[in-house]
Amino acid sequence: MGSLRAILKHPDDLYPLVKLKLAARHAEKQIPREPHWGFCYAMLHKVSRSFALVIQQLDTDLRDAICIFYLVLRALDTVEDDTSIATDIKVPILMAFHRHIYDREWHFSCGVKHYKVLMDEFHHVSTAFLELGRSYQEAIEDITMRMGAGMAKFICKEVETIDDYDEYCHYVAGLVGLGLSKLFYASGKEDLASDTLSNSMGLFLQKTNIIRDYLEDINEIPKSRMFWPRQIWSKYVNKLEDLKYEENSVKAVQCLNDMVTNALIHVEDCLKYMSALRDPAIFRFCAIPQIMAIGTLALCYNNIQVFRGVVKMRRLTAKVIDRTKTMSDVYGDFYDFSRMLKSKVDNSDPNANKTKEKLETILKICRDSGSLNNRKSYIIRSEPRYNSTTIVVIFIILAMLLAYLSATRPNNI
Ligand code: IN0
Repeated sequence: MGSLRAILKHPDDLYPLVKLKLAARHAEKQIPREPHWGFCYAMLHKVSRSFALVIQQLDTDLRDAICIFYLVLRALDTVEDDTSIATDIKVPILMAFHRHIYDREWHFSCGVKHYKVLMDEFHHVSTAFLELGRSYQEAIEDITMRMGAGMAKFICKEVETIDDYDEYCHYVAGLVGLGLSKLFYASGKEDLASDTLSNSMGLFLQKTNIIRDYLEDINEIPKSRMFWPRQIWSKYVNKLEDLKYEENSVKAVQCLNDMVTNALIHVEDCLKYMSALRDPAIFRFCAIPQIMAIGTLALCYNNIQVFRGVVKMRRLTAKVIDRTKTMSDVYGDFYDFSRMLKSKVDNSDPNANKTKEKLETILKICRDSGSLNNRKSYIIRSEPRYNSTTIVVIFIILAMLLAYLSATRPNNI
């Protein structure tokens, strides 16, 4: 009922949503026949949503390499995340993971739900990895080695300073950027991007996740996961978990805004990275998560809900996937979300000037790109007005879609 109300409130969301559902159905039906590739793509669909769809548009070689890269990293992450594994067992696994991917016999049981299946049946991932071209394998091996060592370093180390925060994010996300740039280069479709710009692409996504997931991470059982740097939160509270208590709401929002302001540092590099991409499918693959990230930051900024429940950009996801085609779309969306952010800055916030300065820089880059003219924003817009015919059409489309989806439900793999 909630989604029906949302569609009636924003009827133009319906078309991209239907398109996305159909594309997801189509992608799931196209899962390859060989058991190891079938497992890998089916797993990718289970552990990610938009990512699995966007990857679908890449050429086969590169798509296979990125699919395996993603699953290897998810497996590494599953080991890092599993708090039931003792440190003396975990550290050697993380350090040697880059060798395990060459070994069809290797597996280590940990994690829950889909991640447990991924770990138990990891031989499918290594079998597929061994079929990739050598340059793809080398890039994946190198990043897995560096990420495993970085994760091991942070098992016994807290994120104290902003430098620690950047270092941790480099290991778990910046390196993903470096790895993807190498894969794009190995495909022959892109020049090799600089490490600094590639790193920023990952940091911007990861910092957004860390901000958005505060409550989920702090409430993690048996042990909280803490990624917000002490150097930032200690300006507002004595303990990181104090941010979730109602009596600290004002301080919590100020701390949140400080974290968002820190994340905005990376936007300039991200725009530079994306503007240098040439292949349209690679461009979309990179741009969609970045737009989702700036949208999430705009939603989280000054929003106490981050400390109370889930804050996600669900409504706009289908539209972002549908409408992101060129760099002009990226400048347009970054412009709109930065304006939205700017309108939420309260002058009494301790970082108000710093935040506005960063936003001004982003707005200027978008304006100077010369691509903002004659565009219709789907982010900032007025409430819909419609008559009874529109409502009837919406209901007919919804009924047809429901009928189609239930008639074509693919078998589980
Ligand atoms: C990613 C990134 C990713 C995609 C494209 C270009 C990138 C360039 C540099 C660094 C990372 C890049 O994208 C995914 C997106 C994703 O998984 N989204 C989830 C939704 C969500 O909210 O988590 C989905 O369900 O679709 C991403 O978040 N990460 C990632 C991991 C591996 C690869 Cl190969 C690419 C994770 C992370 C930690 C941010 C790097």
